[in-house]
Order: sequence, then C-alpha cells, then structure tokens
Amino acid sequence: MVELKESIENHINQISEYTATPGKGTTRLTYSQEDLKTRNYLKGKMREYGLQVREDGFGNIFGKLEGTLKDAPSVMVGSHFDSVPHGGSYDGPAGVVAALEVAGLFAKNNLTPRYPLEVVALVEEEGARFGGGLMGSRGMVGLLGEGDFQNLRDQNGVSTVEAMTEIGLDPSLPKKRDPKTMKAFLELHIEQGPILEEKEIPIGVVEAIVGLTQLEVTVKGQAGHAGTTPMDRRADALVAAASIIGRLPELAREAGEGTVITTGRLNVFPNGANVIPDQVVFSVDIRSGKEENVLNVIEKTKTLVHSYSKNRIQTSLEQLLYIQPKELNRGIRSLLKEKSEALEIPYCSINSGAGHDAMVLSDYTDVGMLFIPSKNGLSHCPEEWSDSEDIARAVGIFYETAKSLTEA
Ligand code: HGY
Ligand code: MN
Ligand code: MN
Ligand code: MN
Repeated sequence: MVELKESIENHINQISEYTATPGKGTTRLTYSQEDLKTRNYLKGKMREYGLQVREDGFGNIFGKLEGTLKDAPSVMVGSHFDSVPHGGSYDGPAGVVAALEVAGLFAKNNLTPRYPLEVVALVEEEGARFGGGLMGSRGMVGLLGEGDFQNLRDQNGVSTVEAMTEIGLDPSLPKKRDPKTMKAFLELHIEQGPILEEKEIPIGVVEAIVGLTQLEVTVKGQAGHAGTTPMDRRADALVAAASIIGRLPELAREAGEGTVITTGRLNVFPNGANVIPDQVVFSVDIRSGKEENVLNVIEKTKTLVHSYSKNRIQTSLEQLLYIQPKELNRGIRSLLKEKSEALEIPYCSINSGAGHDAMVLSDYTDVGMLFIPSKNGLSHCPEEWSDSEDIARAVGIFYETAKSLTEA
C-alpha cells in the first residue's frame, strides 16, 4: 500500500505543477499549455502501464487494456483533468490517477481481463474555458452536436477547434462513442464537502447526484460618462444586474430542500472606472436533489430577469446546461459496498451536491462513483486537499470491482 500511496502522490504532485497560476492554485484550462503538459504526462503513464492510447475529436484521452473477448464493451475508470480558475490539485486528477493505478494493478498482476479495461481522462468538465461544463462526457455520448461544439468560444473569442489545433489535437477524429462500447464507468472524486471528514469515514459510495443548470444572463444598458450623466438619465447595466443577483438567493431559500443558487462569474463591459456599464453578463448555477425545485427556480429566475427589461434596460437569459438529478446504478453501488466490506474499508452512502461526468454517462452505461474526504470540506480553491491514502483505498475497491466487471 505504501508503494501505491507514493505512486499516487507522485502523479498528483507532478500534475499539480501544470498550472497557469503557480502558487495561486491550479488553473488548467482546456486545450491550454497546462492541458497539453498534463495530457502528455497521462499518455506517457498510460503507455508505461501497457495501455493502448488514443484521443477522440474532443481531446478526451483513452488508455485501453484489451480483453480476451473481441469487440467487447469496456469497463471504464476515470474522471476529468481540467480545473476551475485557481482551483485545487485533486478535483478531477484524483479520479484519473486512481484509474491509472487500477490499470497499474492489472499490469502488476499480469491480468488479462475478458472485457477490456479503459482509463479515461475527460476534458472541460468544469466549463471554465468554454462555459456550460461536462463537455467531454456530453460530447462522447452525443449530447453536444458538432455545430454546437464548433460554436463554443472562450472569453477571448477563441473557438474550441482553434484552441485544439493550437496544441496539436485533431478535432476531426471520431467524437461520439457508441454506448454499446461501454460496459460500465467508475469515477473516484473528492467529496468537495465536509461529511466524510466529519464522520471520519474514508469512502463514500455515491447514491445520487443533484440535478443542475447553468444559465447565462445578459443585461444591456447605455454606456456613458460617469461624471457628466445625471443619475435620472442613466441606464446602468451593472446596477440592474447587481439588483437581480441580490434577489437570487431568496429563490433558492423559498424552494428549500437543499436547493442552491450561485453567481460565480460576472463580466462588465467596458469595465472602466469612469464609464457607466453598458453590458453585464453573469452566470446563474442552480442545483437541487429534486428536479421540480430546479425547474421551479429556473422559471422564477427567468421571470425576475425579464422584469428588469424596462427604462432602457434590456435583459436576456440563455440556458447553457441542464441535467436532471441522477440515481446511480444499484448493481454497481452494491458491488462497491461488497468490495469495500471485503477489504474491510469503512464506507457510508452519500449524495453528491457537485456535478460530475458520471451523471452524464449514467444514462448510457452502468455508473458507479466513490468519494474520498476533502480536508475541511474545501474544494475549488488552492486549499483543496485529500489524503493519497484514501485514494489508494479507492484504488483497491475499484481494482476488485473492475476485476469482477471485466470477468462477468
Ligand atoms: O460544478 C461542479 O459541480 C463540478 O465541480 N464541475
Ligand atoms: Mn470535478
Ligand atoms: Mn469541480
Ligand atoms: Mn465533476
């Protein structure tokens, strides 16, 4: 176990070097130089562990250990390797590194499975560069059409295709993957909350994942001189946007049952200290374990936003992403619990307030997910930390689970 823990730590430490903001957390945007360095590292390790490596037309990376059955569906293990701006070292990479080490155990034990095993490293789960999120997994199952993919642009107007080409990726490679090629998908992820740490339990078996939506609101006003424009002749987009944002939390509180709402990104145009803002674009992220709460708060948000379209202010709203709450596969959940018990690893059931690639793939294959504790429940920040010992525990459970799934 020590050797495994050390290997995990080495992977995590090396990957955390690939950040655009050293010393200020992990910033690894999709198709950036940091993406490329991580990609090359992961592909190198996949080859070292005896896997056949390929990338798809989104830049998702697959490392395959062929099975004895020809053209059989794969048991996939993995997560994403992009990050939020100034995030942590474990959100995403913990799952990719765990998948690598599961393949490492197959290699170490000279195991050739019946069904193939695939290590999967997915792109743009966070949506930090192109918006929305879960892009690699949605694309893989055909939920993101070619046109929509090509129309995605980052905040500098760079398209996905241009950004891919810049780091040597080929957007013309096959994109959609036939669900018949997937037997199961296992994802290890950090909990990103306080529950496991408070309970002092190293493993959470994820039962369900909240439903979520990402909206983008645009508020248009009229630019003007901050000094010469009387207050009663202004159409100040930022004042209107700030008023809307200030009223959003109440919509989630009214819905109750753990419903949450967040504005995490806001851009002001032209963003000059002495210019009355003429346009503001901001995000609204809404989540709940109950779909009717998400739908209800979306409708109330739309009504609130539209009510500000008056007195030379115009508002509009676009839905970038919507995913229903997902219950994960019962059979795999039981298998994960059975393997944890066999390994005498304490576990509990847990639900996820964070979105994950697993929630996308769960409509196309059998999906299982494990959480490990997050120190102080922190994530999406430089303080994010999890114990490689816990990652090693999850590797052990996934190894036993993958052995069963690749034989059955
Ligand atoms: O936003 C989320 O829940 C995930 O970290 N992408
Ligand atoms: Mn994540
Ligand atoms: Mn995240
Ligand atoms: Mn996720």
